Amino acid sequence: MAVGKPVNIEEQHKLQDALDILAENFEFNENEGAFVTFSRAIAVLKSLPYTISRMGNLDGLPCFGDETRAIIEEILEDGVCSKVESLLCDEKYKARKLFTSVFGVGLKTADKWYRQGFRTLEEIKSAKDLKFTKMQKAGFLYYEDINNAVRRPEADAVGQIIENILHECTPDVTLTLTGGFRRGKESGHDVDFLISCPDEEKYEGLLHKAVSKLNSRGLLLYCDFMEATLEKRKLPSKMYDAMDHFEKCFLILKLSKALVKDGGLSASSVSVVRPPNEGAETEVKTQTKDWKAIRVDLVIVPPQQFAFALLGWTGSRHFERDLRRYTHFEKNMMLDNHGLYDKNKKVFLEAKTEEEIFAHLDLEYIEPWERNA
Ligand code: DCT
Ligand code: MG
Repeated sequence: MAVGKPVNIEEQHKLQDALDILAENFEFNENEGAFVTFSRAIAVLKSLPYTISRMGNLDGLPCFGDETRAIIEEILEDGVCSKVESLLCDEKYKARKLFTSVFGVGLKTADKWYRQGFRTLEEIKSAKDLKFTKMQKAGFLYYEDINNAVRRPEADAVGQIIENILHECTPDVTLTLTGGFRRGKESGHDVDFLISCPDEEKYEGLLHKAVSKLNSRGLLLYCDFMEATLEKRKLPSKMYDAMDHFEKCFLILKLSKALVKDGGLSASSVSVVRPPNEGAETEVKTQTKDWKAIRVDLVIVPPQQFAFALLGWTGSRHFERDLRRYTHFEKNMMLDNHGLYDKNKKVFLEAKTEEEIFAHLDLEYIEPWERNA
């Protein structure tokens, strides 16, 4: 492998950003194959301890095919990639990116708004005849906060609040931080937690009780419950990104900046709040805000499925996809957030810890912080 100069962050980001934009557009166009190819190349770039400054630096690296190589070659020669440049000016790409940045807005809705001629969020919010879901209303209302990454001290503060409330409900419950923060990331788009308890009888109503306590303390800005559908599950799902069957809720919580260990952002930051469907003629309320809206996922997990849920919810999505492909193609087994099924022996394999799951798969244990790619 040809080793290049030490990492030049700016140069490396130029390559990553270009591939990111192209990958995102493949995802918008539901071109799963190209999306995965580009995402893998991005993951390799992110892991390199040196900068790609000439094509020879790619020699021996996995996951770079003709297409990704051509993009990199063009950037190394011209400083920019023409495909990326034209996408950045493309009305449809820009609208899809902007509209899907609102919590609760998926590609279908984004495309519908685009076809209806909308191009900006202001246009959408002031359109009198558009109907919004409860989730989208919250998405617009807390847009700025939600699109501002959650930082680790904020995730810790949220964890403390939820843990205290859960312990008021039942003392032997445990709250486990998962998602990107468990992988050691310093920031993320939300905070993901698993809730578990050795005694399954205590699960009944626990999530609803905890959320109602959050509400009565004025900390709940939005809540969407999903009831458990555990009885529907038979074999592990083949769809790597299918929603699992645990009882869960997607929340937006109001986190007081005073509770954040490093003080958070300045308590005097000013925020403009204008709900959707209220045009420019509506008086805009300017508020001094000493809190931040934070997206939180809470998932209730039965003890015998905890290790699988932890492995699944720790991510990253790319890691999960690759692990499940390996499980399927190399081991003839099926893995999801609930369990591991051996298709040869026709049995479910039990595991109390993630280490035991890796052992079933004949893999060395991979630490959460090594699962970013
Ligand atoms: N996941 C899952 N089922 C879902 C949603 C997510 O199994 N319905 C898994 C995939 C990755 C992990 O949980 C966390 O999901 P995200 O929060 O989307 O990803 P993240 O890695 O935590 O990214 P971020 O740091 O941006 O939150
Ligand atoms: Mg997350």
